[in-house]
Amino acid sequence: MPFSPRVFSGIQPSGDLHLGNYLGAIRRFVPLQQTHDCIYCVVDMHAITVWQEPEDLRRRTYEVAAAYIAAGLDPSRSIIFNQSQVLQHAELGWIFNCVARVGWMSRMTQFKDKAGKNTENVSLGLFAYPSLMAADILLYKATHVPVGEDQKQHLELTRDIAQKFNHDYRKRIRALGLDETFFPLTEPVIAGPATRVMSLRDGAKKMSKSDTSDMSIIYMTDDADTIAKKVRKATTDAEPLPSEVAGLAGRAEASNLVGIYAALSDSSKEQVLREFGGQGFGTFKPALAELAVAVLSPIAGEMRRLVGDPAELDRILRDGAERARALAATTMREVRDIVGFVG
Ligand code: AQP
Repeated sequence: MPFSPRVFSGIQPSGDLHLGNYLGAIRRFVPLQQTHDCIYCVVDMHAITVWQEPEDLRRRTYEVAAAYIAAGLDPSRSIIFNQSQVLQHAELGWIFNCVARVGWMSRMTQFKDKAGKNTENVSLGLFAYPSLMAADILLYKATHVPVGEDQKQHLELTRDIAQKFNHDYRKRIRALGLDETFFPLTEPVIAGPATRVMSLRDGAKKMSKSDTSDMSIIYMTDDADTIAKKVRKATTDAEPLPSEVAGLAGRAEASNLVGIYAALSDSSKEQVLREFGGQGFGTFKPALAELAVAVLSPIAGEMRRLVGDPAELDRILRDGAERARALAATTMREVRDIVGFVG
């Protein structure tokens, strides 16, 4: 039986949300509501794989939920909740820890980047992060996961876990009369001109919550002057913009800014270069800043309003968690039976 199309994605409340999170993920979540059942999660259990001050974690959990809604997610249509309210994520995550292989985890570039030379001293949770991520997705038998480019490898691992579970337990799955493809092989949805937004100061580095240089990041809550200043000071070369995308080769910073403009205007790099080709950054940067402010400012205003009403956010997250729990319980009843747990 084919799986009905269902979208799952999540963001960690581990730092202030930035333009990369917005363009690579949140903005792309919104139109999927028209075509799919969607589940959008604030993955607070992932956030604690590195140390989080408890008060910051709570504040940021509300902020991510507020960003979702301010950007256009509709809690009556999509399921919006924080991961830790649905215990089945941890339960399936544990089972997947027993399906996934240590060698698979050791190859994850995000783990290597985050652990650096400190592999002996990072949390065990950071190492197992991708198997919890697989649980987040497969608990709902999600078929599509919109993410930025940096998550591609974790999505491949999710498919590996699904495949190994389906294979290892195939006899039992068959004996129970369940579909042999018990978990779907989920598709990553990595599309558009800004799947990897780069730092404004270094075109070789991803814009990231954990970057310590503020000037390299546009935060979703930056005010208009701050956005304009950061765009003005963004590192670029001295050449005018090319008229064709091929002319961006070897010009990482220029390519990044053009991609940002394209994503913010729902167009493509080709279209942006048709408009700005031959012009210098003296013209392009103010146009980009104006566009970024026009898109981000109303969202930031709405985020502030929502964060000021935590009771309403609590209500939305509780309601979402209840709906998520109902779906998760169905999957886990079957999984427990497949694995051979009693009770
Ligand atoms: N620079 C980026 N460009 C495009 N998409 C991005 N995403 C993150 N950075 C960029 C996408 O945002 C979603 C949320 O990711 P996450 O919170 O799970 O953590 P992450 O991928 O590790 O993102 P950060 O912001 O860079 O956090 P830290 O600094 O903690 O690593 C994902 O869909 C991601 O692809």
